[in-house]
Amino acid sequence: MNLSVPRRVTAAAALAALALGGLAGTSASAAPAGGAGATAAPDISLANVKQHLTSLQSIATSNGGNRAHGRAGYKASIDFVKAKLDAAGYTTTLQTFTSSGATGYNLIADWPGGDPNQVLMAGSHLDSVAAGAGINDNGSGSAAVLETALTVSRTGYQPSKHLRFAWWGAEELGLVGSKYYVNNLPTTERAKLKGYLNFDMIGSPNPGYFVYDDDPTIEQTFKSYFAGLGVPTEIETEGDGRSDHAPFKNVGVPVGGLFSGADYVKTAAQAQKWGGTSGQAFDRCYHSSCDTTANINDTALDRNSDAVAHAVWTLSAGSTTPPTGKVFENTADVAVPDNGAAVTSSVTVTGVTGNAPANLAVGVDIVHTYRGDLIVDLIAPDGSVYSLSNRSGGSADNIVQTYTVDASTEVANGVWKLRVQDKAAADTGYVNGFKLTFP
Ligand code: DTR
Ligand code: CA
Ligand code: ZN
Ligand code: ZN
Repeated sequence: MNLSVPRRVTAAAALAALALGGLAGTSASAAPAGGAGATAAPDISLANVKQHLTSLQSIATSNGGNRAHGRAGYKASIDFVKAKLDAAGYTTTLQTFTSSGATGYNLIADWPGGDPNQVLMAGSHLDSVAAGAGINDNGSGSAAVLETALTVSRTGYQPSKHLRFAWWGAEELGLVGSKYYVNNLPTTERAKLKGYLNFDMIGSPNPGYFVYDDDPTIEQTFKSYFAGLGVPTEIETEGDGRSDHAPFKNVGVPVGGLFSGADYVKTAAQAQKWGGTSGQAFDRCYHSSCDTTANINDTALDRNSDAVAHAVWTLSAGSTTPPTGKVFENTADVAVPDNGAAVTSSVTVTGVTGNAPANLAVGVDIVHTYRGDLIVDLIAPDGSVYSLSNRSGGSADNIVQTYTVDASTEVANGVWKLRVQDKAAADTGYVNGFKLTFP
């Protein structure tokens, strides 16, 4: 609920917000959709990933015990990664910046080929804190991304999109390297980024399996992978702004990623579903000197490394052209009463045989001055309820988003409803549009 006097949402402001929302919003068509031509990713060798961690550990050990920004251990880490990528045929660029009076380095590695106007990026920060070697935070993400890039080369993978990998400097000082990269990327280059995948702490010793809740297509790609392993996942909620995906998200690039947990404590329910120790932090050595090669859970590192490759292969194969299937849309405005009864916008689906798909694209367009007031559900023809947004997003304006819903148990034809309810006084808005796309 917004305590300030609600601003009148003028038509112009609404249009501007929607335009911005459209850019900044995440939608199935904005992020790369795995095309029919997606080839299955190869297995990522856990042994190779661990070998990279051993190298990073020895770099830290011989450089004052850490790999922190501005220290010899960081530069040695970046040189180690760069040498492997150069040998594998990548076009590498070392981008320098200054932070806290020291030179920082980002390593950008482009895999030759693919559509230069459709770039899929995967990245991780390579710096540690000064307290230790930073093997889980974030050697784990850096080694997994490195081994994925080397596997692309080893297999000669040639996806339709252009692949770019990145290792960021000075994340621990406040996302300094990734912010520098995004801020210095020309707008025309930014527009070519169809997705950025972030991996920061993916081998925690008492692991959780968290998926970033940002772009729905990217999120679904990770969720489907873990579902295939029979591993439950949870949404990474407190990650917003907490790692290098934030600068990309802030300029409207679709983002996603994986996280195995830091200093938060694993609950009994989480230990029930994932194993490990309840009442103990996911990583007891977070930002500590004990974050060494002994501070890694091999199963989590292996599963997450394979998930990195799955996402890179899946999201780099398809085209980002919007789904070309049947579209059913209702653009009539429906006022949402402030702190009042639920309202609905309906579409009648006809001519679609059988059930709805596992990737039904649900386009939601709600103009509102405080999205955290809203409960938004999709109601199938038989009355089944699919939660789309439940009081999330705080004081931000509008919900302009395409959700990917697994509606495969629902008969496609019939009346589908978007149900919206404002559950907090002050701030109000209206449903501007509701769209279903059957791919
Ligand atoms: N800030 C990261 C670790 C971290 C903590 N929460 C999240 C959520 C999502 C990604 C990363 C993190 C660091 O210390 O590098
Ligand atoms: Ca593996
Ligand atoms: Zn950290
Ligand atoms: Zn980190």
